[in-house]
Amino acid sequence: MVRGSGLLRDFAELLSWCRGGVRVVTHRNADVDAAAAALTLGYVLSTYGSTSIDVCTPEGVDSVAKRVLTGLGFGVPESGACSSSRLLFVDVSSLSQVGPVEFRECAVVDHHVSSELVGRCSPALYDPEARASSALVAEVLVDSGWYVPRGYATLLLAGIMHDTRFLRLLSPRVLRVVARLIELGGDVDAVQSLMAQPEPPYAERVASLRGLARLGVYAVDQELLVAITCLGAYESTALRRILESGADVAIAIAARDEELRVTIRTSARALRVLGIPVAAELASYLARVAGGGGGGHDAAAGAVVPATFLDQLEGAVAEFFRSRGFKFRTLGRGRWLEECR
Ligand SMILES: [Mn+2]
Repeated sequence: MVRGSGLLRDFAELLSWCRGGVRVVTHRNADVDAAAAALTLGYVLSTYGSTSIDVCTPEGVDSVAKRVLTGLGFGVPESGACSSSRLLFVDVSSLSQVGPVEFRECAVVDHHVSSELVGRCSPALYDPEARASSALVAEVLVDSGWYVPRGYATLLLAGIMHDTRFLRLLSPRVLRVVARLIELGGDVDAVQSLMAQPEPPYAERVASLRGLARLGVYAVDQELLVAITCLGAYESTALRRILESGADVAIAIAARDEELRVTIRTSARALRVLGIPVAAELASYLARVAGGGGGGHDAAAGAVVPATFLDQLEGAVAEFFRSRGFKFRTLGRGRWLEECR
């Protein structure tokens, strides 16, 4: 393979550089690709005779990576301070992705489109066309005749599936690597089921559908849609579904004793069109006019207002937009108000 020959040379150089012992370091909150490539390299280096090898993930691994590693029977690598005299950065394109770390020498394995570490760390096994660090690692292992045990073939498949979003980003090269890993016993079904979104529990599905069934829908300038619902559980999930259904500003009201808890989520379109941190401003506006408390971020915020404010809430939301020069129109009141009374 013409392209491969340079990479195989780099890989051979990397192997011998690592012989003196090395700490393998991923980016912060390692994803499946980073964890898979790092653990596989850790395994390869230890069987190649490197004296001391460990894998370190600054701030741990993300939730999908944790599920995949545990599900495939791998330990979750150590997290914390990853300083050491010799570091091998894996799936890392800049030191800012690692956080504070001290080292004397470094090497790097990566596939990101641009890299600050190539040149600074040597040797480098780097290919911006590899799609995933796991694909790059799998390719050099297979092409240089390494025996890849089944478990690692499956792990590398998981890394590739993650970074290619289940092969939506593909190339002949990545398909060849995937085919080889499956031939080596890589279990693509295990990867699919471990990486699929866990099925939401019954109560959460009920809450989402209730949230949708009660929606009041309002238009802001024939461009943005505001949706209000009444919901006392799983508000975040329900609001996400409401945004996915087309709302730009989604508001859940939960009636709690003497108070209403208002949860607000907004779309990227709302932020763009309105040019203000909508969720935070709407929350603090409602808190101010109702005499409560509230605040938050651009796209996610909340307020707690007195229960007596319920009948004025729709009007207050309308006023928030009208006072900024937008038309606010009711498309359908839904049942949220009755449900919250
Ligand atoms: Mn990656």
